[in-house]
Amino acid sequence: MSGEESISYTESIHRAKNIYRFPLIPVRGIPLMSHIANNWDEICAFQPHPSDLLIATYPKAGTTWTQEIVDLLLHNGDADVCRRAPTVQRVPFLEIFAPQPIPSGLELLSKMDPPRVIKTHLPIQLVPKGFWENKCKTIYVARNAKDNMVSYFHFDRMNQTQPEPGPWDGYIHKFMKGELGWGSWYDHVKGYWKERQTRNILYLFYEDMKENPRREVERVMRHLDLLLPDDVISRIVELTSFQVMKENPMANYTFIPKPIFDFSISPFMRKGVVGDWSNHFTAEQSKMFDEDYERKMEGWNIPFRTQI
Ligand code: PPS
Repeated sequence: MSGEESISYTESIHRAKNIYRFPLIPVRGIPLMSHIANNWDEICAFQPHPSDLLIATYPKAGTTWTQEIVDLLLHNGDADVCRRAPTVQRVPFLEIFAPQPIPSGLELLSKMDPPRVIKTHLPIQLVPKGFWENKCKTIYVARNAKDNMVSYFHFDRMNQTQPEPGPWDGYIHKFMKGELGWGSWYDHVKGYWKERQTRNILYLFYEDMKENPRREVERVMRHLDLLLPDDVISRIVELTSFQVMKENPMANYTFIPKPIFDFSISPFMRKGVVGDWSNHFTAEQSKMFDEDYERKMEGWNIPFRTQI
């Protein structure tokens, strides 16, 4: 589908006036937006092809960035090809069902030939079994809890289909209790960490990508069994920098109309930094969060960094 077609698609959503904040409904104990929960059987039954690649993340951990890196790697760093359509059409979002700002993942997938790159925010236990049975390659991106939550908070404010975030202080507690869409951050990052070796999962950290994007792009390249020349890798690093992606209409979500993504509240490509949490948490909130974090993450040794 071309970018032009996608714009008319979103305009039609705009006209439909059926935009509202979807409530959360638990699916096997995980709160998912109602349009996902109501279509769960179909989502769960999705059969990927062994050549399909899964990009899995907790929301706001660096999905779009990784999608862009992967698309460019698969197209030899060709910027024009990777501007063929918005991210949501190049990389179907497995569990999303219309009416949404984003086209239904299963519908898009049914029109695409493998190998496909597929996005999901599902925790590992809800990922359709076919991905593991078919030994599909997976990339998981994790981001430190505090920055991840800040980014999610601003996204919930601006995306008028996400559940109402409420005030910041209450949001922290919802995050800690796993009450946001797609459930507990803690369980999400642990679930993929535990299985990373047995299920061919490349486990990336947002902070590592910020610190040394070239090193991480090369890790993704090797995971995809590709070997691209140095100058192509350099171009991909440049094209996937925050500044370049923020200006790229096929990567920055500006094609989604204002009634759905209200950029006057917060842009999708917001800050793209490590450590913005320190501008949001009070000292007291930070202490309370850290103490709870230590309890929940004890014994896991997942190397998260809240600063670089
Ligand atoms: S989503 O809606 O779950 O798919 O969002 P996701 O893409 O996972 O996360 C959005 C956050 O990632 C930041 N971002 C980037 N940071 C650095 N470099 C690049 N290229 C990049 N692309 C996206 C984006 O700005 C959001 O983070 P915040 O902290 O809100 O700025």
